[in-house]
Amino acid sequence: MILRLSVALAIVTAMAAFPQTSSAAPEHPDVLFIAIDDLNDWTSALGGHPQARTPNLDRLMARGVTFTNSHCAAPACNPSRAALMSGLRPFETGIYTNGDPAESVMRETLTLNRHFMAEGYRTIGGGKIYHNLAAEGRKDSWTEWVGIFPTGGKKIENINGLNRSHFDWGPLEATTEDMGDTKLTDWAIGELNKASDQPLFLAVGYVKPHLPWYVPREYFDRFPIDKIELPAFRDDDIDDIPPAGLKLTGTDHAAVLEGDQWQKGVQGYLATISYLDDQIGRLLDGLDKSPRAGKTVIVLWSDHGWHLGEKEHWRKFALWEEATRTVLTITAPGVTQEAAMCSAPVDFMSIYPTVCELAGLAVPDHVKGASLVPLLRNPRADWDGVALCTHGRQNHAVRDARYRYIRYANGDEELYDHDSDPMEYDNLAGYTSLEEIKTRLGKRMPKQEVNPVPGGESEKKAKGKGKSNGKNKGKKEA
Ligand SMILES: [Ca+2]
Ligand SMILES: [Ca+2]
Repeated sequence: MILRLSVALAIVTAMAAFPQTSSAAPEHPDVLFIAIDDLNDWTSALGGHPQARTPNLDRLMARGVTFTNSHCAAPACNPSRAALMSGLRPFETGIYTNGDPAESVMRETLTLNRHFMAEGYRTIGGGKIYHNLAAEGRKDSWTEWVGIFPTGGKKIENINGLNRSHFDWGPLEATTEDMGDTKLTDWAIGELNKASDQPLFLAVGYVKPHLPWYVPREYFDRFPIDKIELPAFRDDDIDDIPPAGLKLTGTDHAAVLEGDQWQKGVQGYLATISYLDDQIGRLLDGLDKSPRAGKTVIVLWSDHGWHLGEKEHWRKFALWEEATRTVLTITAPGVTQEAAMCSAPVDFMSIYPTVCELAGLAVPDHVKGASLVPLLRNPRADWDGVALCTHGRQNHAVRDARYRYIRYANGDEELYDHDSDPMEYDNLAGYTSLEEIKTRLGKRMPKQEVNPVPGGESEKKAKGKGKSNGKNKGKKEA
């Protein structure tokens, strides 16, 4: 009797020591897939701005592994999202810029959501996952697609007086409840609480902190204008940038200075990030109160970074650190440790295979990115990957643990050493002693690049009659 009791006790003790092994890592766990639009490294964890406060993202990061040297595959909404969701890089699809229609390629490709659906997942999506994809709600792609939740309240425009379309910021005469991303969060929480026989793939695509930075006044009040610090900046920074790089900087910065809007722009971005962060918190609370608490894989990413005046540049559309670096955090019960930081250089072509592996699905043949699961299990595991980012055909940046090497289509180059120069002030590309580094990183750039998709901005530009590539004049953007 005593023996039996001790055996039973031993079993109970073993179960208590490993309470989640079987329930926490089911064969096909539910997946909460969170996309953010235009969030750079201005989060508490990545430290891109000293005043950025993202306590709810911190809460999420405390549950799993956060990648601190993670980068988009392309620094613009459309090519970044098309690459991430299809598993194919811009130079494999011809989707290089926002003006290159993704429709035909996505229709023919086993995208991430389509793959999950084909393998028996209930794929539910809302908000912004792809970029202006008219056929996003296709029945063979999503079990259910609800689209964008519009923001209500009084319509406003040109608060900052710069007259540059949605390159604008200021308090919105509306409540938090009026905001589209608040409604998106409510909807997502509802979906997390719906029972189903099938595993769930829930894609929640936040549209903030994308421009315009209109959020209710309470968020602006969190960042008093007289306390706002400008991003780190050096006056002569652009002097050593070659012509192909300078071409990317556009006219925004001059307009911001002319309109005395730099501090206010920074305030608007911080306020909008703070609003977004609150919604992440509500979504996490909703998950924790749902039957899916503690056993759901959570993947959160943003489509690219953002400049706020560094290198006299605003927005994305460039190959520097501010434009390519962004947040990636993954929680996988039974796989990830808590509150782990991984500094290995990774890019978002790894998201597709990683989510497949965590969900117990095969990785389709066309998906060539390396799975991050070894790094999720051990953030210090050996890793020979680099982050590759493409901005228009034949323009690339390669980031490893230490360096960023940029090479443009015309042969112009930049090289930065992050060990001594995290803001990329000093372009070292001309140093013959560093040739070997450029050669090594250059080998990671593609040898072949497909032509742009027909009928798009990149094709027109290649034929010499289009607008300048990805460059913004304050008129059109997404
Ligand atoms: Ca974006
Ligand atoms: Ca410089």
